Amino acid sequence: MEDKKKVIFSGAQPSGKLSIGNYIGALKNWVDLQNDYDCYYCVVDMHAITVRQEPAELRRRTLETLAIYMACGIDPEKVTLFVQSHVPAHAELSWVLGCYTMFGELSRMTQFKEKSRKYENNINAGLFTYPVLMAADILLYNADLVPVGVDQTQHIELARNIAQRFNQVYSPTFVVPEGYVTKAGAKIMSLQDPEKKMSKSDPNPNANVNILDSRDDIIRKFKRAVTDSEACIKYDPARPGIANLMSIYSVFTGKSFEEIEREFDGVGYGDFKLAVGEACADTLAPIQERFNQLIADKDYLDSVMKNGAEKAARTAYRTLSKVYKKVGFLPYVR
Ligand code: AQP
Repeated sequence: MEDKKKVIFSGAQPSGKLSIGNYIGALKNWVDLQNDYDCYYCVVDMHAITVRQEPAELRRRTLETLAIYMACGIDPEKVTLFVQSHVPAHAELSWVLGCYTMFGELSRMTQFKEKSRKYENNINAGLFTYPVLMAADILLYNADLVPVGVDQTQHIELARNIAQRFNQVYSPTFVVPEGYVTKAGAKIMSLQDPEKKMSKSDPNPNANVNILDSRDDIIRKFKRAVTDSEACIKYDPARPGIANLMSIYSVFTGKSFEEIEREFDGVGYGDFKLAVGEACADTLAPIQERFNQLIADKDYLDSVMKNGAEKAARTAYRTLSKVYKKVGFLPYVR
């Protein structure tokens, strides 16, 4: 008998134009994993409204995000690809799990603290309970692994604690998930402030490179990347600007840091930055071409979303009905 494949869940928010941070930290790994795992990949639009979004823009970005996933190589025939708000079980399980999550736990979340500082006029309850919804996303599908960038590991830890707590109060219900963070590019930094994570919602357009940026823009942004005055290409975490560019170049070319150091021995920053920009643009070009084809075919994207949501809902509602039974909700007799 064939071994049951392990389950993977992951998603990205349509809260801005997806960046090469999202690509390197998440999307690229999703593609690599789709043949060996039972994958659920989701556009997490419900998470995106924790920050104010313009409705028409959110709709457009949600569809674009789905098309970007596919353009990067996610195959909807192999994985379950869907939009979070199309499967109401996410919100339903989130409510239940919120009753098994402590206020103190949520108060310790770094992302909540950072986003509260960033959006000080809109510190809403959704921003606070974001990790509970994320736990629901993962636990609904009994995911064994969650491929994410290193910024999300605290949320995965919380999802594990919630699952373990629920399993202990009742009986084994949820699979306790593990984060899956690849070493290369686990945290891509801003090109303008290499101490800070590259974020798709950064208001400075030169800080991030978007997956859909033109070749000229990509090269220009890398040329302007903040580095230091040492003028030598050597990997040293204490020199975050150069370390970040070397990480990016390494992911896009498959070269090790030693190979990169040899290649650019005695070469100035200008030439190195140009090489990073060109490697990035070369990788993104075929993705952009596929994206342009996909986004022009709205009917096809609609059918992918519909099939994905139906498939996801079947698993999600099996888990949710188990949970409802365990906590003591009366069955709804139709
Ligand atoms: N800079 C990054 N380096 C590596 N991985 C990253 N990820 C995000 N930024 C980097 C990973 O991308 C996946 C999707 O992220 P998300 O959309 O759920 O939210 P996020 O982590 O908050 O990403 P952003 O780009 O910073 O969005 P905004 O600006 O809206 O907050 C996750 O697996 C994440 O780890």
